[in-house]
This record gives sequence, C-alpha cells and structure tokens, in this order.
Amino acid sequence: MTRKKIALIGGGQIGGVLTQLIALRELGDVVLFDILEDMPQGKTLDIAEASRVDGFDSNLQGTNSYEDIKDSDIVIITAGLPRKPGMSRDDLLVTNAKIMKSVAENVKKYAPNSFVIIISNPLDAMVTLFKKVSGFSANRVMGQAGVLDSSRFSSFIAWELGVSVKDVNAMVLGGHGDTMVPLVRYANVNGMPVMELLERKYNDAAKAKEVMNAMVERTKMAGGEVVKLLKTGSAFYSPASSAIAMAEAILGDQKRVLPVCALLEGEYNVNGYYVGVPAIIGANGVEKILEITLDDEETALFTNSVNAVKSLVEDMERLGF
Ligand code: TXD
Repeated sequence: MTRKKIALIGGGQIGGVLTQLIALRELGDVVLFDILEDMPQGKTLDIAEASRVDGFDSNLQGTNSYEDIKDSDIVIITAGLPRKPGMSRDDLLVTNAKIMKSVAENVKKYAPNSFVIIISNPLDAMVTLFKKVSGFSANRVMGQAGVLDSSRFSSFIAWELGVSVKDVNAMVLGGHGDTMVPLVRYANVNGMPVMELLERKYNDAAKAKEVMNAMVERTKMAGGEVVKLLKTGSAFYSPASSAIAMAEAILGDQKRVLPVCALLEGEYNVNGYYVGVPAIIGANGVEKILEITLDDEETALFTNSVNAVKSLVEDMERLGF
C-alpha cells in the first residue's frame, strides 16, 4: 500500500503543528508549502530529525514549488495573514482572498483529485472562494471551524461539571465568527442533558442558566481570548488538532459526525452558502449533511449567523472575487 500524500499550504504556526501531528500519527507523507524561502524546508527538517526519537517513517518535505504537491490525497490550507492592528475586515478579506485565489488555482492544477480542508480566515468566505475558483465538487471542499469551536465548548462544560471531556458532546453551528451558535439544548454528558446536570449542581435554575450563558459567550469569544493572551498571532495547536480529526475521518473512512463548514444546497433552508453544520465525514469527504430540528430561538440565532456569512461573501464579491 502506498502512503497517503498530504499537502499543507501555509507553513506558519498551524502548518508546523499539522506537520508534526501527521508525522506522529503516521497519517502519510507531508509536503509543506510556503512562499517564504527556506522556512518550510527548515521546519520539516527540524521535525523530521526527531523521527528516530518519535519513531515515525513519514517523509516530510518543505517546498516553495507548487509542483511538489502533485497528486496529493488531502490538502490542508492555512495560507493567509492574520489581522493586524488598524486593519479592517475588508483589508483582511482582500489580502487573504488574493492568496486563496492563487492557492485554489494551484491546487486545481496539481492536486485535482484531492480533498481540501480550509482553515484560513475569514473562514466561511475563504472556503466559498476556494470552491468557486477550483470548481471542485462540494463533497471535496470543506472548512475547519466547528470541530474547534465545539471542542472549546465541550472543554468548558467538562471543566464546569468536573467530568471527563470524553463524555461531553456539544456542538457549535453557523459561521466562524461572533455569531456562531453553541447548541445548548443538545449538549449532553453521555446522553444526560448538560442543563439538567447544571440545575442539579446549583439547585437553582436561574443560576444554571447564567453559568451556561457564560460558557456560550466564552465559546463565541474563545479565539479572541487566546489572541489576547498570546499577544502575537492566534490559536494554532487546537486548530491543527481539529483539522487532523477531519483528515483522519477522510483517510480512515470513519463516517465521523463532525460539525464542518459545508456547502448547503437547500439544507437548513439555505441555498448556495458555506456554513457550519453537522455532517458525515468519510472517504468521500462531506458525505451527508445531517439536518437536526432547531427550535424558534435556535433558528433565529442560526439565521443571524447565516446572514453574517452572506454579508461577508457579498463583501468579497463586491471586491471582485
Ligand atoms: O479554526 C480556524 N479556522 C482558525 C483559523 C483558528 C485560528 C487561526 N485561523 C486562521 O488560520 C488565521 O486567521 C490565519 O488566517 C490562518 C493561519 O494561521 P497561522 O497561525 O498558521 O498563521 P501564520 O503563522 O501567519 O501562517 C500563515 C502562513 C505564513 O507562513 C505565510 O508565509 C503563509 O501563510 N503564506 C502563504 N503560503 C502560501 N501561499 C501564499 N500565497 C501565502 N501567503 C502567505
């Protein structure tokens, strides 16, 4: 059996952690691409020189040439700049859209049969643009945001209740921005509703609600919380782990049910937009979007989030992308 080939476009903070995680798990061989000369070569050499200690045989190659990503099975994209002080959303959108356009053209040219996981921000717009430029089928183009946002929400719940995070199931839907929708009603610990456990803990329904609201708000602002602490750059360990979960689901045909940024074509009454929803992820990428019932309040929040995605995409189109 030949090894799988995984191309990473963008060799910054997330790209580096992705490389190491793929090697440690021996998911395949890695080609790490960046426009910065020598940097991806240096990063892959550093990680590869630990292969004896870590015990992996994956080949790790750094490159500045797109030709090297030829025939990759999976492509994970982190290329793009993070927002700097004084930069407007439109500025970030223009910079990263320009980068994403060239990335999409090259992935289309050299890895036309790959499954693509996009991480670059603004996430929902970048996935939309990649799909448009590449012309890839919808099942092969997805964005990573929901796996991380849901992991953050689950972690907060586990810490609050003093239970193993492995038993917590909680999901975040919608766009990857301040309007994202942590689903409180469906959050559970091994099937037991989180709200019920909180009410028992505090013996006070109002207090339980207050605690849950704080966790919801923290989830929505979790990226910013890390940015503020790091001072430079944004979260990179957890976004990398989250993308790896998606890549593993594809490579292992796991049929995992993961919240991913997927193209909606009528599901959830949305047509033609990329939004975070639960989907079955397997060897065919996004194999099926799962529709769940949302109550009135959840529907209002989800619609609000979809509208934020729509306006972001419209901004991008107005800018000529
Ligand atoms: O969950 C999520 N989706 C996210 C997304 C969570 C956290 C951060 N998220 C976004 O990921 C973040 O806002 C950025 O847009 C991306 C990548 O974050 P990272 O922390 O890895 O950024 P870096 O360290 O700045 O790395 C970006 C690299 C850097 O090495 C650049 O030289 C490179 O991208 N770059 C390019 N690579 C290839 N091709 C082009 N054109 C290019 N331009 C810049």
